[in-house]
Amino acid sequence: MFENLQEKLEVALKKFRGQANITEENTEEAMKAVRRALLDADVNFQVAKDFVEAVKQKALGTEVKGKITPEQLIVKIVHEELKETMGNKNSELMFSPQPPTTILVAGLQGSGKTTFCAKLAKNLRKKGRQPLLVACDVHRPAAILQLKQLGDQIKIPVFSEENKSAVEIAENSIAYAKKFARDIVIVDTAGRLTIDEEMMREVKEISEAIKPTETLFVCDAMIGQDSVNTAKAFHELLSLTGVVLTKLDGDTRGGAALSVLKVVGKPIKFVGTGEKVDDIEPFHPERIASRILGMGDILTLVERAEREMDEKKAIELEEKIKKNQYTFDDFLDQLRTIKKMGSIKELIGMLPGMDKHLKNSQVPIDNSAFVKVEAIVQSMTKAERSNPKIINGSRRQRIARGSGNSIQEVNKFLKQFEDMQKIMKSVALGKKHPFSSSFQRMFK
Ligand SMILES: Nc1nc2c(ncn2[C@@H]2O[C@H](COP(=O)(O)OP(=O)(O)O)[C@@H](O)[C@H]2O)c(=O)[nH]1
Ligand SMILES: [Mg+2]
Repeated sequence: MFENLQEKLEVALKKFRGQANITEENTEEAMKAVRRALLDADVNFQVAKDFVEAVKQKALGTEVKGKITPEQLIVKIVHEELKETMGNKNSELMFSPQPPTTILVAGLQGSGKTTFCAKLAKNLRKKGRQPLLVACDVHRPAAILQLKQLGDQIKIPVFSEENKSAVEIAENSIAYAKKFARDIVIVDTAGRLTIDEEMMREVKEISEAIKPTETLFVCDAMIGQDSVNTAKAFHELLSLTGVVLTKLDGDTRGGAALSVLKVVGKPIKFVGTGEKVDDIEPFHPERIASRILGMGDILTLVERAEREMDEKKAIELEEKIKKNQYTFDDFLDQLRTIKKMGSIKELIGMLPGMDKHLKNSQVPIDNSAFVKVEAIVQSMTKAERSNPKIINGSRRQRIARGSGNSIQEVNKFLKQFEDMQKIMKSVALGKKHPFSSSFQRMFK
């Protein structure tokens, strides 16, 4: 995901390399390339246009001073604007003060609604909630069975009724939830291949009957702009509270992630990153912006690794991070945990220091993708791994030789590791904007 956009943006922003200043001329030229990159990634036309205009204005209105180069400044501005376009921060799910919280899930057929319902239920249970899944896709018996099977798998009850309308089932499920103390009701609905009057009427009726706390539209990222436009049509009908972007693990160009908020007017709350019930993540604009700019997404990576770790280890790790004691040994340990998680290709995109060609490679990537970074760490002595600060020039040379990498590659990795430590520390200490604070440091 985003590899193509990332590469094109990099080329576009390189135009500022070696330039003494940000001028009308070089900005114009670079922004043309940025706009093209966005359009190629299937970003909505107006969104791309506004984006470029905003970056241009900010770039021309900012003075380049101190040690900052025009290229660094423009990257910062683009990063901020990407974040802004996607809504700045994660939009959390709303909960009703009077349980149950009801979540209506709508969207076209095959977009991933049923899968998302199960993912969300499991995710919420981990947070101590007691969800109930409700099968309102009554038009296809297989759909009810699918939800029941998912419910069995994750051990969450599924409410369904035979010979009832979707509206009745939805209504009855609320009474059931109250009776059996389920505090979240997740309603899976029917979809069609395209917008269809009958489907729209049915989902509207369900919505009016249960007055949901959240109405989430499930949007298939693979379909891109068409699905964003469909979301807009649903919003006009149902007053959505948020969007879920699924299949971000696939071969999508990523444009939907950048277009949803501006086109629909509602934020993305979750993303689906695979077919399994654990493949769900909250949508963090800041992290996606970093990923798009090739800065990696170490935060998501850490979260995922933590998911695989036992709790004790996770707490230890957090303490280490806070005390600035996160070492290469910990890194290696995490890499190995991550390797167990599958979908290596996607994880690579989040890891700083990974080879770009590897990221874009079409051949199926296996665990050997980690070999380079692992080799670098393994070529360090025990002392170096636990105390990265002692790695001086001659040590770097030895590590490069030992791992079969160039000294530049080793330097780059060490630098990224250092940045990563800082970011992780600021997050562990509860700062809100790790990336912007690391940018602020750059400006000092
Ligand atoms: N790769 C990938 N596949 C997904 C994701 N979410 C759903 N799917 C798949 O998409 C297909 C349709 O999903 P389903 O939940 O049945 O869609 P629905 O018709 O909207 O209920 C299934 O094969 C799912 O496994 C995702 O985030 N990533
Ligand atoms: Mg379904």
